[in-house]
Amino acid sequence: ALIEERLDYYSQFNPSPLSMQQFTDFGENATISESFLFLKKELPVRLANIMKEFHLLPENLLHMPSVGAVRDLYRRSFMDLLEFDTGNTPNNTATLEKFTDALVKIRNRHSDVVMTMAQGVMELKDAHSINANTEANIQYFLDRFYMNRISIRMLINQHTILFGDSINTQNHIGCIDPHCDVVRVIEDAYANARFLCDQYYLASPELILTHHNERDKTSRVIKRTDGPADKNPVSVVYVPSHLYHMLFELFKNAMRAVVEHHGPASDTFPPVHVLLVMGQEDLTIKLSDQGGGIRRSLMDLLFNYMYSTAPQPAVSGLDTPPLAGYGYGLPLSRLYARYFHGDLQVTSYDGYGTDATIYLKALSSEANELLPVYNKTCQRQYSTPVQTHDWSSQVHSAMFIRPFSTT
Ligand code: W6P
Repeated sequence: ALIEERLDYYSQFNPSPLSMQQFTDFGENATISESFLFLKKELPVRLANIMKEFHLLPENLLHMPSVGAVRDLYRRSFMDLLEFDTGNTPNNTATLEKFTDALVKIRNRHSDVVMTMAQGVMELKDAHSINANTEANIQYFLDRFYMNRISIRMLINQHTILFGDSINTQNHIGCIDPHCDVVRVIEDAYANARFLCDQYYLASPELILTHHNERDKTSRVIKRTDGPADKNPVSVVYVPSHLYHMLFELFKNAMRAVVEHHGPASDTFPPVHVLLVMGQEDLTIKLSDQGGGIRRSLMDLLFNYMYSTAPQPAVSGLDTPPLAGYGYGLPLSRLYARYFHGDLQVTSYDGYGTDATIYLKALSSEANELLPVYNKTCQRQYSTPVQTHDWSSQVHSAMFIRPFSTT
């Protein structure tokens, strides 16, 4: 069919990653026409790259209704965009307007994709047993699929915000804040997570935020909960909504752990400590909670899509705990961090607490998009079986001394 041939064509091209610097330069200097010329090719390339990868998924998953629905959305949006990348599309005002409208339509069409894919994974779990290879392939695919989606939405947002009808009230460049006040975003995410925590548990831990700037060698406690905000803005070129998403997720997890571990009826809770460090290369944000930690044997599951429950629907039941489950919050937050070559890591001290660390590139010239590429290496990933055991793990049964049963 025509679409398969077009997919083959566009998937031959690698996506072109942009740096944060390029996003801001582009946003300040480019015209709508230049943006259009870039996107009318780049968006189909990014779509085609991930659509080809669907074919490498386990057959069973592809047959799930929700996964089929998602693929249909992608096909429709891909076809919508191809109309603009023909030799005879005039580069005039009418085309530019139609293009912007098409992007808005595509963004809306794909708004529920994370939940629909999660639904598809649940359908698979209900219908089939899943072996280690299938699980590894799904994990590998979803990380790449959601990263691809983050990147496409970033491009669409930049174009529609820069060249759409909206007026720029803040000094943002599209959805990028060239002076993103990290302390403000931390406090904002803390306050909103705390609101949910108070509502559900009638209690919440305090925040102690410490800041160290290695560049000017200053170090200080910026804020205690409800104390005077000692403003010393740490600023970075970043997408505030991405940073907020990660911090809100981590605060919810930390608060829930603290309150559950100490018992909601307890009258004091150990605070959540946040350490914010501006280094030469990295900006690091560490959240430390004393919520009892996570057993080391469960750590691998933290970022595993198959072991996470589906995201809660927007309108949840009254008795749904607002902080419940890790959902896809942690794996998606890690993708946001990695998108501009940062990272998110969780370290646990079983019986005590957990450190969750967000790393961001301190310099916008080093913050490049990290994009999945459809090629031979990626194809091989799907057909390579998961590592079989080459270390002893099974203890010989004769060596067990069985305890006497008391029942
Ligand atoms: C926990 C589990 C967790 C996940 C992510 C961040 C913080 C925490 N604390 O106990």
